[in-house]
Amino acid sequence: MSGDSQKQDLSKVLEEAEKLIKDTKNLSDLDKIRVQFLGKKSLIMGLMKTLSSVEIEKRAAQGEQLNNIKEKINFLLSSKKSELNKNSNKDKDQFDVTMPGKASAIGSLHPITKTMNYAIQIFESLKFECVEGPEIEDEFHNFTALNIPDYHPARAMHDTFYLENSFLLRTHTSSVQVRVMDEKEPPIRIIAPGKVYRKDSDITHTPMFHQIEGLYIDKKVSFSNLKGIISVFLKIFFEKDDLKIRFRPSYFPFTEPSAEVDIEYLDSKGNKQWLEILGCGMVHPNVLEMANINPDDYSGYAFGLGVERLAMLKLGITDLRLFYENDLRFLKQFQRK
Ligand code: 2NM
Repeated sequence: MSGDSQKQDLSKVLEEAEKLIKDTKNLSDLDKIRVQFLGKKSLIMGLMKTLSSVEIEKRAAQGEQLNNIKEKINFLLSSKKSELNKNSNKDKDQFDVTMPGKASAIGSLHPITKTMNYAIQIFESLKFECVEGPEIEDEFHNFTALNIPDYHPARAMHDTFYLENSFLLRTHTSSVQVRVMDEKEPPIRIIAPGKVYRKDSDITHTPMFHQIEGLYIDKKVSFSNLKGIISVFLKIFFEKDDLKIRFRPSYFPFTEPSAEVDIEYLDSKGNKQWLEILGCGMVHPNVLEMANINPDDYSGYAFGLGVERLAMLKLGITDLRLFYENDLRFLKQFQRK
């Protein structure tokens, strides 16, 4: 190629590049133009590569021409690039209120968590303070301090998940209440909600479930105080002022006397049935003594309820296992719309 014809060709190339760059609307097209004019396979870069074989007298001039045009195109490319960038930022600042929104999926609390929170809220309104404690416990806090003797079947391997060094997974949240009784002077008015673990698993039992246990210790706390609080709680919880409740004598090592509480409900055939809903009683003097609370000065009531059972009744669920399958078709039914 002679020097003059190269000059002509190059000015046409520059002209074409100028026009294309000017008309470009976006950065990706702009990059295609860069590749077309300055990429490895472009005319300009091709000529650059052949410079070494050009006659020595013409080489300097041709080299300069090529460098000039390359610089010019580079300049045009970078000014256009900053112009496009500026515009795209301008677009980002503008908010099109007519654009359809993006719907994002909203999570929600598990029905067990909701039931637990609802029950906690009721007890808090009845002036119980909510406390939490460790799920990994020792034998003292889970058993001994609760008047559960060494030979008691609840201590046997089939009920309790034992860990190393006689640590265990708590089988009830009473262990939390033992810790509070050890640390604080009465009056004590607390609930202890949380996960508990027992080694059984069938249609009506899961190895982990949730409990709320309550404890009130003061001077002259009586069984009728206990009956009062249980009946008020259940009536609020089930939103039924005339809820029928029945206290049945029972046995727990940590309370004396002890009772189980049934509520009356209508089964699927419309027949009245009694259904066990919680256990309770007056805190055993041995339990108070072990916590250095003098049973001659103080008395207390305690109760324990299963949150899964409450949730099933409240939400009309008949199979406990549904709570832990994490099937979204089940869980979504309890999502607030
Ligand atoms: C129940 C039934 C009866 C209970 C006892 C205590 C403590 F720590 F005060 F001794 N907390 N919870 C208790 C009493 C729990 O659950 C069915």
